[in-house]
Amino acid sequence: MAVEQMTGRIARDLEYLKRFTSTPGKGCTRLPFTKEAREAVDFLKKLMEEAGLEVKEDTAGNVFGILYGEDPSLPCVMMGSHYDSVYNGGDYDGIAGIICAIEAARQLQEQGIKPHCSFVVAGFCDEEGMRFGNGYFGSGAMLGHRDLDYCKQFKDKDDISIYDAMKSYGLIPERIEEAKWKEGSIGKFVELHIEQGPVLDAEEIEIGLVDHIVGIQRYMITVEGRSDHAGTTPMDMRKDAVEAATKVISKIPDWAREKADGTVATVGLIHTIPGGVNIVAEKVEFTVDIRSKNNDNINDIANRIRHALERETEEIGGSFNMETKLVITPVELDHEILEIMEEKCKELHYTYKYLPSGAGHDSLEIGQVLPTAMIFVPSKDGRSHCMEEFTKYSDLAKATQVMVGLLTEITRE
Ligand code: HGY
Ligand code: MN
Ligand code: MN
Repeated sequence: MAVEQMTGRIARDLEYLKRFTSTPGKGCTRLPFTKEAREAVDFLKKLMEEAGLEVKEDTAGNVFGILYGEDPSLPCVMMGSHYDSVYNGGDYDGIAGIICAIEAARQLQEQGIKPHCSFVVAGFCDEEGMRFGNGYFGSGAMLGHRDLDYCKQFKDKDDISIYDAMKSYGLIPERIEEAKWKEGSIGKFVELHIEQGPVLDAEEIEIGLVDHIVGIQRYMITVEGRSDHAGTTPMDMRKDAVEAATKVISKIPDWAREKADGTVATVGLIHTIPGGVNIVAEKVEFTVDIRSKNNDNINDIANRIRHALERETEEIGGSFNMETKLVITPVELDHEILEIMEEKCKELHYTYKYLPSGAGHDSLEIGQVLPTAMIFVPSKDGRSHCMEEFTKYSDLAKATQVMVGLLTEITRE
């Protein structure tokens, strides 16, 4: 398998996919159940068909390409990632994993490797949770973790629910549970992904073998005070939602630092309502994203936020709401799969190292219930979730070679 050929096809496909964004010239914005998502899926389906795969779209918005094995009744090996993005994100996060899995399917066939079990390429519709604030919707639906109530519960910033967004995309949300794969039909899941962090690039290492993924909790918090005139309302008569919220927000980074074990916490969105220069804010909405390999740390920081909100909103005579958007525990990935990939790295003379993932990925959801592993490629300067996100196509090709070597072994067991 010529790496140059693989590099060329991966580059061709990812370059083409760059056009499917709602913010051209300002990074990739490809939210679930949008025109850009539809266009990207149609292109992925075309590539899958050309690669000789049987293509299926499920009732959740996921797309799958199936290379049937000699015995399709066996649990399949699935490889893939997500085709959605963050706002103004990069051109590799998620989508590169799907393209490399399609290239792996091409390699199997071009090298005459007939898998014993089926090999499935997966494109998940909403890993980021960018539009609805949650996450892992597509992979969760595949596992039977999403139902109709879930679709109605979460809304985007325009108050459009997942339910309504699915309908406008042409799906029937009432059929969401049909997206669940039969128990035991998926044997293993492997995801190729950009590291989105600085380690591999800084240490000039070609391959990352991911042994665990942090747990995540996400909340949408609303602090309620009272709107008042900014000039005539004395300071001791205000119910200033900004004062209460910022006293809590300002403490969160240090609560994460105190754990001193890589625990992180981020307030990514802050929104004041009504948002006028001369109005004391009635409300503040803000998000919190807490991550750690130690689940107790996440729970502790979430509890400290809750207690601080109680204290600060009582102080102003206001109130708060802490809506849970996502709770998912840390996951250990499958060492048997990782060790096979380690052997392939040695055979191919690629440098590699084991490392944890601070980013979630569909593997975090899938790894809760199935043997799962991840393979990372370097992110230039560790940048991601921004236009500067960059990964060399030749690095993606190298990782794809490792995946093909892995597939050759695990589809013949
Ligand atoms: O946020 C994350 O961890 C991932 O990029 N979705
Ligand atoms: Mn991401
Ligand atoms: Mn991702």
